[in-house]
Amino acid sequence: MITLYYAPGACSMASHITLEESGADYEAKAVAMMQGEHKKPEYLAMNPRGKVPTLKVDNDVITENVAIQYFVAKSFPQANLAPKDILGEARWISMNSWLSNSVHPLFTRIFRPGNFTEDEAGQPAVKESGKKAYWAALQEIDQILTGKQWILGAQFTTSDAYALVFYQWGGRIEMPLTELKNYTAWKDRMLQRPAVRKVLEREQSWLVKPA
Ligand SMILES: N[C@@H](CCC(=O)N[C@@H](CS)C(=O)NCC(=O)O)C(=O)O
Repeated sequence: MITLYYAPGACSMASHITLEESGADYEAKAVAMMQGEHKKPEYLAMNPRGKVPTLKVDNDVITENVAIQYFVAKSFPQANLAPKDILGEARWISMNSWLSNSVHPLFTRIFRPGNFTEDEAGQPAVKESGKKAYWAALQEIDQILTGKQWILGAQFTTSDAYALVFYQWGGRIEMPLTELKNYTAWKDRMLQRPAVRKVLEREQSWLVKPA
């Protein structure tokens, strides 16, 4: 039995899309983050960091998008969500690591500047520098997509599921996403995938549902 604990609009969307694309039989459980469900003892017993996503596979728990996506891609190879050659695999890990370790924390600076300084007077500067760096990261993704159908080239991979999170977040803070021609054209291709649409609809994303 596979259960994904996710929060609509959060980074867990990367794992959510991956699972839907994999064809796995799974249950998606929304965690009420606004009500602090992720900090309650029952959730912390499963994921002591109190974050989404969490994947439960029978009695085992996997945390971190990168690990969950790896597990799903490897468990359902027929879905072709990961490169098969070693060099391609290394590039896939490289991309996922960058998205997780570098791009995601930039948005956290914008969304939760208090995580970076307790000094309230310093928080607008954290937010502002976060915005600049986040926009630069989105521009880098746009650049990476030059002449490519998917993030890694011809094959759709879990990296695409991950990259959609950051496009969605950019829109939430009203960044001029249409300036990013490759990223926007890729987003339109993503929206043509039934699994992606299903997840976005379930999560009530602005990408399929105007705010
Ligand atoms: N590196 C982790 C990041 C997980 C994470 O930061 N999740 C956020 C949502 S995007 C969360 O649960 N935040 C709740 C909190 O920190 O209170 C991953 O990729 O799974």
